Amino acid sequence: TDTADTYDNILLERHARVGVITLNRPKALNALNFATMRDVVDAATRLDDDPAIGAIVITGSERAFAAGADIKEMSTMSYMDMYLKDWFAGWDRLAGVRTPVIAAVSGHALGGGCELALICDFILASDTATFGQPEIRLGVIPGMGGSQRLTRAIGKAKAMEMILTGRTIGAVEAERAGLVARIVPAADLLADALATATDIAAKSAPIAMLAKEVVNAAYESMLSGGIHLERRLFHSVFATDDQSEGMAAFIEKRPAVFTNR
Ligand code: CO8
Repeated sequence: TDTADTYDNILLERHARVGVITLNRPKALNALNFATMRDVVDAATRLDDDPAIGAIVITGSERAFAAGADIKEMSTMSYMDMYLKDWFAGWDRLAGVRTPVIAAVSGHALGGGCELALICDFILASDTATFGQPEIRLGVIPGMGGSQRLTRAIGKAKAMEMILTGRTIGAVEAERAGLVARIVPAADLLADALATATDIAAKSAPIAMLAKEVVNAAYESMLSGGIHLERRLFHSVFATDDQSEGMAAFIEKRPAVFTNR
């Protein structure tokens, strides 16, 4: 950990090829104020630029991944304040990170917290995790992508019910709905997330980036365009050394040694 890794609202650690960003505003249940957004985005983009890092984990505390955007910071803001600061637009840079990003969620993932988890590539949930979009109770709507990403993740009926009622769902319902990849006992969450991230980080970095890009295309484009992109990106992996090595290693019954080329 060097001094540039010091932030006010998060902790940043490197475990071999995995970067771990821990939201760290315990008194506010990790509410995502503007400064926290800047810290997370800065840390994630720096990890993304670092060839020694092959996967990123974003997590919170056992009690709260994040209880939303910071209501206290926003409560007196006007339309013009929001518009001129382009509130929440900074999160687009997290969505643009090419390195795989796992959300390890325990406790509350509400409002912006649920939306932050949805910006990540997939969610590992502890059995204590709860997800919700309670904005409507505050007289607002989701503002960090939730209306779009939640709807794509779990479908219209369930997203509509959650967003219109503000009802919170538990880990089991979230997994059944396809919001989370897997449920892990709370005590094992971080270790499991680290092991999963380490597994991804051991793969060829450029191939993982291509895989992420093309899965995200399923989120962002129509089927025909996505299938076309997949085919072109699939063709392009045959320009890499890692494709030759990975397939040769399989045929020679030995572990692959990827060079990220
Ligand atoms: N913002 C600011 N502070 C918060 C937030 C938050 N989202 N959530 C919790 N806190 C603070 C509390 O105010 C409290 O502070 P204090 O000790 O100073 O009173 C502290 O964290 C601890 O919280 P509680 O005492 O409430 O803890 P409980 O265990 O009793 O309750 C809950 C936990 C259920 C999570 C409760 O805190 C809660 O309901 N929080 C708000 C959840 C919520 O509504 N989130 C959505 C926020 S809006 C959003 O994310 C997107 C906004 C989009 C707006 C679009 C604008 C462009």
